[in-house]
Amino acid sequence: MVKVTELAYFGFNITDGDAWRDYAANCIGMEVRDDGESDRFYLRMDHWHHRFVMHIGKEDDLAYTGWRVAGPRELEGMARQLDDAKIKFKVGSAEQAQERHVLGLLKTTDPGGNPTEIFYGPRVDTNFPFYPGRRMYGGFVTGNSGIGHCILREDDVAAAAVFYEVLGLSGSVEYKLKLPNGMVAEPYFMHCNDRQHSIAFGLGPQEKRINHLMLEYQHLDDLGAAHDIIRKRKIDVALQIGKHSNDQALTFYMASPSGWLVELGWGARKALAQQEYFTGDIFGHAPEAKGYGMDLDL
Ligand code: MBD
Ligand code: FE
Repeated sequence: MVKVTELAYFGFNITDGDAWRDYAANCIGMEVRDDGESDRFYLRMDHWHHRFVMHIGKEDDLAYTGWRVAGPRELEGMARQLDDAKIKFKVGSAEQAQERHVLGLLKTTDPGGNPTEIFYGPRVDTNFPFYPGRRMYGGFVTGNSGIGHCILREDDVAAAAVFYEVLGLSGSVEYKLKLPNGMVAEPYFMHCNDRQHSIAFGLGPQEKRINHLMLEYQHLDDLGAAHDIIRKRKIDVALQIGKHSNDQALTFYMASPSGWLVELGWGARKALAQQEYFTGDIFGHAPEAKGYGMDLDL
């Protein structure tokens, strides 16, 4: 069986390019890259050509996720796996691969309707090192762990789990959280490498395809610096600083210019070989700004 090796890129549709350039560079520390295309710009986290494609348009939502496989034979194997699972997909044309700066790709949709790309061979610009958008103590945790994680909208959690299992991820419910209305939320987390989770879903109904994305700093001081900057700017914080039980990362959740949340973190532990579940976080993550789809008592 072929497995994806990492969550490697995001595409977003955004309405306010200037707000995002400022936020990504000066709050998060990402590098803004322009290749002279009027309808998009890129955000970098490491020596890859890019990690985020920011498409400027009329909506604010996730445009696609990009999942990497090792090489061309693995991409063929993945196509056979999708066929066997009766999942519809299209083989990307040479132009579509070029547009993503990869050697080859497949395009499909997950059960929640989230456009999903599987590719091999990203363009890596070793001669163009990462240059952070603001002073940083270090970089982002990427490498074999991928860029981070996202929580996506999946109305059918069981179907979503099967879909991502076909891609080679594994996981389970990792929390049982009592909600004020008496129901129990059972968010489902999945991994494909040593990052504890690359994708999660099952937080309940949400307005946008994406609830949040998470990026991880190598140095605690970069998390602190980001926190100082966004507090000074009075950017909404949905969940205050706290430590998750599953990945044990120290994180906080803030609003992005597009309305979905960005979770910034540090110090996550590696994925375990076996599943476990929790009824709350280790400390913190107190709710603050409401209405971001994170009105949870972790
Ligand atoms: C996470 O990254 C997260 O977003 C939630 C809701 C719970 C555990 C880890
Ligand atoms: Fe998260």
